[in-house]
Amino acid sequence: MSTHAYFTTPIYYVNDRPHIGHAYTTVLTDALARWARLLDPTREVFFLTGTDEHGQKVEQAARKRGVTPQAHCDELHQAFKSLWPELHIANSDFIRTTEPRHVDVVQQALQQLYDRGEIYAKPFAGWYSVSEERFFTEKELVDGKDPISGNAVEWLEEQNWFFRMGQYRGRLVAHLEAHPDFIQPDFRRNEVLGFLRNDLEDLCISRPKARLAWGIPIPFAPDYVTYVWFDALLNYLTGIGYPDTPGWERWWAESTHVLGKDILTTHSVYWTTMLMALGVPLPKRIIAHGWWLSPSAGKEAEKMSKSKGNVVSPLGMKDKYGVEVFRYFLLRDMSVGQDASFSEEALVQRNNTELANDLGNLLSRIVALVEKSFGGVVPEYVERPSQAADQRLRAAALELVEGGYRTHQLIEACLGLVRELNKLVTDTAPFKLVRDDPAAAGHIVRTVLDGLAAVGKWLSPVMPERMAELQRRIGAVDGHVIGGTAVIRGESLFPRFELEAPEAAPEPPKPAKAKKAEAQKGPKAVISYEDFAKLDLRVAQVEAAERVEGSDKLLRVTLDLGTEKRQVVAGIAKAYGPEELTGKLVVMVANLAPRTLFGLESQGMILAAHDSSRLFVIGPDGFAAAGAEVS
Ligand code: ME8
Repeated sequence: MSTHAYFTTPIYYVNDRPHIGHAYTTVLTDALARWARLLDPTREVFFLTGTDEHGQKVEQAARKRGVTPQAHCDELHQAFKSLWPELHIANSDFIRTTEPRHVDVVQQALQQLYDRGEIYAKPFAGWYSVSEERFFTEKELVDGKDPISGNAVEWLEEQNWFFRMGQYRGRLVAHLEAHPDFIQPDFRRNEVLGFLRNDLEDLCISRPKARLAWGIPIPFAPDYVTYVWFDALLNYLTGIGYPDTPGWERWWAESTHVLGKDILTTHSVYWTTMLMALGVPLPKRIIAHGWWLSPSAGKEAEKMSKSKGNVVSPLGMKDKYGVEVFRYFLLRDMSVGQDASFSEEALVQRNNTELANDLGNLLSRIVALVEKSFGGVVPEYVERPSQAADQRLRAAALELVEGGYRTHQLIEACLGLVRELNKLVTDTAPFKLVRDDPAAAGHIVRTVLDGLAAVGKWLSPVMPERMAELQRRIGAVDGHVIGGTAVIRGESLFPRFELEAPEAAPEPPKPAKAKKAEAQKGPKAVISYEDFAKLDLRVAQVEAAERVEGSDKLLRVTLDLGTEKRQVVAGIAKAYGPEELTGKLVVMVANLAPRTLFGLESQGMILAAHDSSRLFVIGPDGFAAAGAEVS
């Protein structure tokens, strides 16, 4: 394993308010850096984030506020810098592109490329729109005017400086082909290769000061500042002390850039060719994740962005649900590379089912049992201690690094273990077993504690504080429990949340459930026998049942009707566990139109009685054959 690892996020535009898109990239990078440390605690890990402070938008915004661009940046970069500790981000450094250390690196790079003939001047002409501050081609104009603002355009001829990017196309393609995992996920690499099938143009890297003064001055061309991307990308080298701080190459050789798919081209084409020209090796890896989308009623989900005004504030989520549950949701619900929709409902459901029910309950059950039956201390192993759980999750973490950074898969591996441990407790009932066979019960308890400790360790990159607390409660250190250590009972580690009803929304069509509740109030209308006889009611035997992922109410039940099998999605998970139900005889409505719940088709309905406290499944009063008619 390598001795160093270097992780970067994009440097964010200082003008935007941070939203969950920025939070996601930074939380993901933070977690990857933490996993790198866990996999090898002797490895040195460096994690860089920061702000991108030059360019037209910043200059304009500052002008509007009547302050200098520098004063504007000094104030606004704080929104990012102060957010990260609140989201439990442990970055090693925070870089601002206005810092002298960075300006020096950019100017040196420009000079070096110029001296080597990699940068040349050429005239450029086009239709320039003052209001949009950009050029348009003849074709883009609408009625001879700026197509965006509708304002007049003027023909402008100016000289600009170009980086000879085009000549590197062949080398870049060869690199991508020789290093299939350079860009993750795979399909993004193919997109870049597709883009590189066409000619690659040279890159304009200058802006005349007359148009834009807020940038890094080009040392060999006093009337120009450099293009903001040429400036920004170099931050990844400035951050590790390139070129003068000894040892920067060791970080660079193990560098991973994490970013959103929106800026993959600038990183995989501009940046890589700039590095080739500078004679610096390419970074080890680029991970391009998808977008968080904002599901908007009735419309296609759209990218969350400030300009669309559909952003979710990370601080708002943190205040409402706690930072670590928020981090968990981000890393759990997005498959790196794919887009995902952000919804509070989904966050609450993940919290309630996976964290509160599965993990939190297992912890409180086992701690209560240790207190009651084992003198409040971790039982010693009767047989030799087992590292199985730790090894299993370590393997999943290695897979994470080698298999496309799918954080949700590693989280799923942890949850899978938690579910197995819950089943072990349910199946073996150690709280009963301890009376007859304390050693066997102790062994089970110890197995669960070892498993919980391993989960506490391997999920700690996702939820550093809560997982440290979990380990503290069971006396675990670095993922291992020690026999004889006292356990601690505390408040529930993951409280449940209820979703708030949306405020004063126009009344939506009533959901089926509300209609049902309303229908149940008061006596129902009299129906004829013929109406009743329309129902095909049958005895059915439960063959298998399992929880529906993402729901704490639903079970997916496979029913045997004698002549056929049916899948029913039943809202009974709060009253019955899957094991309790298996083998039971129930009564079902066999001719109800199928419907889909959580992506699963429900082919009927299990009858149940509801009183004010719980729900009771209805079945025959003896061993009626599966399929028997009920009337
Ligand atoms: O592009 N979903 O900065 P930026 C997921 N300064 N991630 C999102 C997102 C969304 N809806 N919206 C933004 C810049 N992001 C340049 C970068 S790097 C040398 C210069 C994240 O403030 C994602 O990582 O627009 C995306 O790539 C980045 O924020 C863009 O941030």
